[in-house]
Amino acid sequence: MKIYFAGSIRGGREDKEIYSEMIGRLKKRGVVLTEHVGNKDLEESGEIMPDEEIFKRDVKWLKSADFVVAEVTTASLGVGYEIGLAEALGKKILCLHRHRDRRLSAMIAGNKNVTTAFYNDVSEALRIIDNFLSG
Ligand code: 6IA
Repeated sequence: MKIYFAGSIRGGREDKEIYSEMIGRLKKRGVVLTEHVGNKDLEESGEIMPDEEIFKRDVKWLKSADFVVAEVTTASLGVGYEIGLAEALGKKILCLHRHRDRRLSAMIAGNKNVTTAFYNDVSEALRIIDNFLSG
C-alpha cells in the first residue's frame, strides 16, 4: 500500500511534530511516499531541490498513491492543491483537522469526496488514521 502524506511546509511548520507522529503510524501500514513532510529539520525555506523538480516528483508520487492523508490544520497552498489533484485522480482522501483551531476551508469541509475528521489529540488522530486505512 502506498500512502501520500500531505502537510504544510511553506505554509508554516508549527505542526511538524504531529506530522511526524502521523507518518510513523502510516509507515506501519504501508510505504509513505512523502516522509520528508514530517522531517523536523525541514524548514520553510525549502528542500535543496528546484521547485520544478519538487512539483514533478510530488505529482508522480501522488498519481501512484493508494491513499492520501492530509493534516490540514495549518493552511497550506501546496496541501490544498494536492487534495484537489488527488480528488481529480479519484484517490481516497482523509483530511485531519484539530478541533478548536482555525475553521477549515469550506472547499474541504464541504467536499463529499473527501473524508474530513476532527481530532483533539494525536492519539485520537492515529485511531482515525487506522480506521480510515482499514475501511
Ligand atoms: O505550500 P506548502 O509548501 O505548505 O505545501 C506543502 C505540500 O506540498 C506538502 O504536502 C508536500 O507534499 C508538497 N511540497 C511542498 N514543498 C515541498 C518540498 N520542498 N519537498 C517536498 N514536498 C513539498 C520544500 C521542502 C523543504 C522545506 C526542505
